[in-house]
Amino acid sequence: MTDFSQLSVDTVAAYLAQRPALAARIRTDGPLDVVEVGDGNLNLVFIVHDDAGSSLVLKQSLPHVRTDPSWPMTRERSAREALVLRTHEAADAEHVPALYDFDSANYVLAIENLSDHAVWRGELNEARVHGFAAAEIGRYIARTAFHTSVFGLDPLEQKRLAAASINPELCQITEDLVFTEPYIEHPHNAVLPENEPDVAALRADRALLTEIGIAKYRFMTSAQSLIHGDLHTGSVFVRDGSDGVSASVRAFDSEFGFFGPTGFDLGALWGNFVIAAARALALGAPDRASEILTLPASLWNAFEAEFRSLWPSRLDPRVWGDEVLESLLAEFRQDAAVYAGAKAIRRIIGFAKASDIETLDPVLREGAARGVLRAGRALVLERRALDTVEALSAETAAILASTVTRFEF
Ligand code: SR1
Ligand code: MG
Repeated sequence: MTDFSQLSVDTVAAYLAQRPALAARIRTDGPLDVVEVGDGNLNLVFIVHDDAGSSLVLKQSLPHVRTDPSWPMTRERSAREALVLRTHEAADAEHVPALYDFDSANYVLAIENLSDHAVWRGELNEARVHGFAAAEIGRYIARTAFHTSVFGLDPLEQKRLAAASINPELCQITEDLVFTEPYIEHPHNAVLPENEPDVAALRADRALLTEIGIAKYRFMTSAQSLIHGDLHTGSVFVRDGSDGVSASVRAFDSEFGFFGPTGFDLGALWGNFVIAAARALALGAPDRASEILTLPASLWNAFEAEFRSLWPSRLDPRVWGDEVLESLLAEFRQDAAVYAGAKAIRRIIGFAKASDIETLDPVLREGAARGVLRAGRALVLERRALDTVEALSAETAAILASTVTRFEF
């Protein structure tokens, strides 16, 4: 019997042939076109086409970080991803890829092929903003948050789901990489020599460290909803609408999912919008930077509107009155801002950097990185004084504009 524990382009056809759940999805009695396209940090990804025009994606977890084989990584994350995908599909099928099959023995997910979409980070890097996607993802976060929380799920079912989706190893990666390592000396960290004073200033800021510590504690203890867990712009597929083709936005790669603070997913995207805006400014495109900095408000406003629209269906209106909703929304917004700051900062200092900044010439990168660090700090520290997303984004814009570096001729 063929070993499918680590698939290759040569074993994918035989693998598919022995998966009954996929028999109606793809033909294996003829030639298959198989391409390995994984370019993330963790997994093997194959796109498979048959000669009748059907296709799917196989995603298999490796037992180590793809880019660092000496760093072991549980393969059980595939089961977490399958559970999150299945649960989010039930809450909001419009905004996730369809899950066709999960093979727990070989850690393989078979998913809808979305190659007619593009990864949002890559699009932003190429000056294609797709601004409509922010509101779509805001609705996705609201629907999945509400329908997996105690407001939308029977309490016994909700606790069973929370128990089934516990994801300790991947949570620990986030705890280390987002909330601790950027603030200490660590071999994972690297910045340009010109940015070392910026990092030192950040680490010397006691008020910032206190807020990051509280944010880490809340990340580790606030089991509010089954969140995506790694919802940056590289985890979102976008497709514009055109003649006969509808616009589409899908959140993928939910292996970091667990029951955590709802604001974490909002903050992850928000922080990455800040990074994308810093790139646009560095490249001399202030109008595009301004457009990108409207996205945090689009994201938040759509989230808020959708969450409000779901609120009348909450399970226990006897005690969860409308005052509770207002308090929750205020908490989500505060959390989103602090997590946005933390997520922006980690992509500059720590492991797994953002291509938005890394592909800039070092002369331009210096100012962009400085701007993201300062803007991230402001999101964390000024989120109570500036209590709208628009006001915080105006502050971000001013900070980013003040740190731009240019070539000298
Ligand atoms: C070792 S995993 C590094 C990063 O990749 C993922 O996208 C997560 O953001 C994680 O922190
Ligand atoms: Mg990922």
